[in-house]
Amino acid sequence: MNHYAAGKSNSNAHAVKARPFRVTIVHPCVGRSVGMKKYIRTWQMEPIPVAMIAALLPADVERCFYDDRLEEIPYDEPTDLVAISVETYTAKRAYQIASEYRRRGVPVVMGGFHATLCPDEVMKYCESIVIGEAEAVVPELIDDYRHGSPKRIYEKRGDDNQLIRPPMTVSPDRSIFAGKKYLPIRLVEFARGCRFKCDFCAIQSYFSSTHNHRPIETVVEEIKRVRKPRQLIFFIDDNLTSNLPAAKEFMRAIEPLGIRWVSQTAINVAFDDEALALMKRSGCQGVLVGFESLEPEALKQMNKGFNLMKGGPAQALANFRKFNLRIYGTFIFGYDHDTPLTFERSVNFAIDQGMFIAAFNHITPFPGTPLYDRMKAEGRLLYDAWWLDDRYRYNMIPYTPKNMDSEELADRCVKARRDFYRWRSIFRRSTDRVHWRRPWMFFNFFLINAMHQWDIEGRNGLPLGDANWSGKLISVDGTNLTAVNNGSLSV
Ligand code: B12
Ligand code: SF4
Repeated sequence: MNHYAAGKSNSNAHAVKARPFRVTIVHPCVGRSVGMKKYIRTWQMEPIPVAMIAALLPADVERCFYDDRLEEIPYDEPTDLVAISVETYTAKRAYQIASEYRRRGVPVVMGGFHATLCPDEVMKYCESIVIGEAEAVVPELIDDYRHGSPKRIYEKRGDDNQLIRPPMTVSPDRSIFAGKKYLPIRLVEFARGCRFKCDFCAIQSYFSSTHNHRPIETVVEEIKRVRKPRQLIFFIDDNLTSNLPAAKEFMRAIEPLGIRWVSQTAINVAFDDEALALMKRSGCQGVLVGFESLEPEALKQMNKGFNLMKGGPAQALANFRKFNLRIYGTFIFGYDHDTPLTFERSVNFAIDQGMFIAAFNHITPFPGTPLYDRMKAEGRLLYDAWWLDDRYRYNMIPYTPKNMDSEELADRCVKARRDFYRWRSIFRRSTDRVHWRRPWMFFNFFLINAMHQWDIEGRNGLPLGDANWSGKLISVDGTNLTAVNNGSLSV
């Protein structure tokens, strides 16, 4: 079947019936094992990309939204176009969902991180692909579909061939979340991108190490509009302080709102007392900081040598503590100089420093990142495309490490989590003054740590894609594709 033709005839049919053009937006889950009833609760937050797409649709376009993590998708419900946001972990599931719609003759458009960083693959499963930020192209895309003349690729590049970064003036339309039960935390975006170039990070690849923020007054207005009493706000920027002067201006503007917030930052903010004071005064409860490694060689290899600036992690943590900011430290393992001792050093450091919580994960080569390209060039990837391979499961190591085998790397990450979340460590960390200054925070400290202790291996083994799905993936020319074990999808 020619799906473009199907898409066109759909719109023509609707024009005859004078029904408004309808777009169905779908947010895919990562995966489901056979018989799995409930999806991972801690991942069920409001999906902001979906709300951004909804906000960009012209007013006369009907919209509906299905969150694959929370509900069944009614594939037979009439619609003119389906829009799916694709991340690397959700790619396989996104292709399954797309195939369901496309076999019913409904055209599909895909965008997001994986679409931007792996376009050749994503294009096989949709009529149109959006490379880069939706703001740059969605109005044009909708117009093209309504007129029956869709393009295969939507992207806007400048003379330097870099993706053009559109102004971030549109605010997300959260009305589409009505009736869906998300975690009680508000997600708000201040900026996108980061000026650093850590080799494993999809952010720097997607945004070419640039950083762009929304008009501060727009964000303040949005917070006033969406805040709920006592609800925590999560600023979803990957590095809130990538542009320190802008971050300070932002924090000054939100200070009078009296909110409580958390976010993610790089270590550089720890060496700016004015920024730390502003964080505290504007309601910051704690931040995730990517310490990644204590090994200078590993930091060098990941292009994150800046983590050793001005006294490095220990000094940074002392500065955060001075301002009573709680720290969620993240560590990654599997760089070429890592040895069994590396894990022990990181865990002991995180305990000695009284971190609120910490994550100990192996590196994951995401397509489109320098890490992925290096692993591929060195012939160390274990799958052609781990994110599509039926043998691959969440938290498996998709490459060959240097000083240990992949099972040992995986086991040592689990052991590191176990050591950090032992009751002995929890009690020891709880004595840090930052955690017991407020009674409800002290209570939360134990609750959150207990939840992490319980969840040490919680998601390990989750398949990517829905293992209960028995359909066939449909390629863009209508040929059925079957997933095969070497990860490539063959006709
Ligand atoms: C908040 C967040 C979470 C939240 C969940 C969010 C939710 N709603 O469920 C939590 C903490 C649970 C989480 C979990 C995970 N996350 Co996360 N997360 C983020 C974060 C920080 C913000 C996402 C966001 O809302 N951004 C704001 C929106 C507006 O931006 P956007 O997604 O880029 O969308 C724009 C464009 O990409 C484009 N676009 C996006 N989709 C589409 C679709 C169409 C049709 C179109 C036209 C355009 C389009 O238009 C949008 C507007 O311009 C991002 C990093 C970041 N700053 O973006 C990481 C990020 C998306 N997460 C990532 C990862 C790896 C994960 C985990 C796998 C981590 C883990 N190992 O456990 C899990 C997977 C969970 C899942 N997918 O179910 C990676 C994905 C990398 C990749 N290559 O795919 C990111 C990019 C972080 C990173 N540093 O690499 N995450
Ligand atoms: S500092 Fe954080 S967001 Fe920025 S490139 Fe490094 S890992 Fe990515």
